[in-house]
Amino acid sequence: MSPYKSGFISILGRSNVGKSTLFNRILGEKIAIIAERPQTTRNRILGIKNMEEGQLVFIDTPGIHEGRTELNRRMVRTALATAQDANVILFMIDASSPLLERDRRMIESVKKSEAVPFLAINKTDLVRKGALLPMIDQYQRLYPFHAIIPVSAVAGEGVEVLLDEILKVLPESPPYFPEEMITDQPERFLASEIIREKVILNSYQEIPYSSAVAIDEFKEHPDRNLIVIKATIHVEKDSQKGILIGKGGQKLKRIGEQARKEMEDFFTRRVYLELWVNVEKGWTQDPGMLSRLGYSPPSTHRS
Ligand SMILES: Nc1nc2c(ncn2[C@@H]2O[C@H](COP(=O)(O)OP(=O)(O)OP(=O)(O)O)[C@@H](O)[C@H]2O)c(=O)[nH]1
Ligand SMILES: [Mg+2]
Repeated sequence: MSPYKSGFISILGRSNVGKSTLFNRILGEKIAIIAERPQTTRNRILGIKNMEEGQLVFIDTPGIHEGRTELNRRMVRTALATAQDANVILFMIDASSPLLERDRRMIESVKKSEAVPFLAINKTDLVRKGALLPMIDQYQRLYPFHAIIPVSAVAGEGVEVLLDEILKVLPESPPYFPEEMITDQPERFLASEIIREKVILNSYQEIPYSSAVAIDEFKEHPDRNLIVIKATIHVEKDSQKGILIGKGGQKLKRIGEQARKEMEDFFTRRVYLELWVNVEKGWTQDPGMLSRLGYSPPSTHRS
């Protein structure tokens, strides 16, 4: 029998390439939220994949992008910092819109990491087969990846090959986490993210980028098979608050209903959800407010 292996795999790539979709697909459970729009993931999210031969600990990260707010900068720093402690960096690109120069800059910024570099070319379902070979060739010349693997996170194609190849380069090690654990994110965080996903899904223009969700109360009532959740959606402007609440509160109600349904599935309990909208002017630029909302800068790591 081959020895048991485990290690950390950081998924890095530009916004919207499908990192969270692949992460959820690997875990077989929706832990990270997903949206058609860029800059959806804002934190580092850990997910544990147990296989017979080892344990793969994946880190989903915010997309590398060029936004100018303090929130944008913290997101990018959070993502890049995960490379420091990873055994493998799984770089990811979107086959339907490869951007060689920007990807080169991203790879440059974590060059000091000793992790084994992989490249996943995602969304292969959107391109002709013939387009893949030249792309693989281009990226092979860009950087000496250990392996380049075409995948489709939505269709699940190439994912098994990817896991097998990653497992091969992980060090011999006992598992880092108990087998029944799938993530280390607290339930409060998962609940706030489900609400934020529904906000993104039901809003336009700058609102997704201006919204943050704080859980004010998360109370379990096991005797009644119920969780009571009270949350505040922070936005930056009065006008955004009006839009989010909608005529007669219709939009906020829809967001609440969608979030509650998904939480009930996820937590397998009944959920009572109460939502508030609050205007917190300029929170995306305010270091104190950002930290209170859970967007702390990564702590300084080993050099
Ligand atoms: N066609 C196709 N679409 C995909 C695939 N993977 C992801 N998507 C779509 O791409 C969009 C972005 O997916 P996410 O998983 O949120 O992307 P991300 O890289 O995590 O984005 P950020 O968190 O913003 O950095 C969503 O609309 C997904 O449904 C794929 O393999 N094929
Ligand atoms: Mg994401």
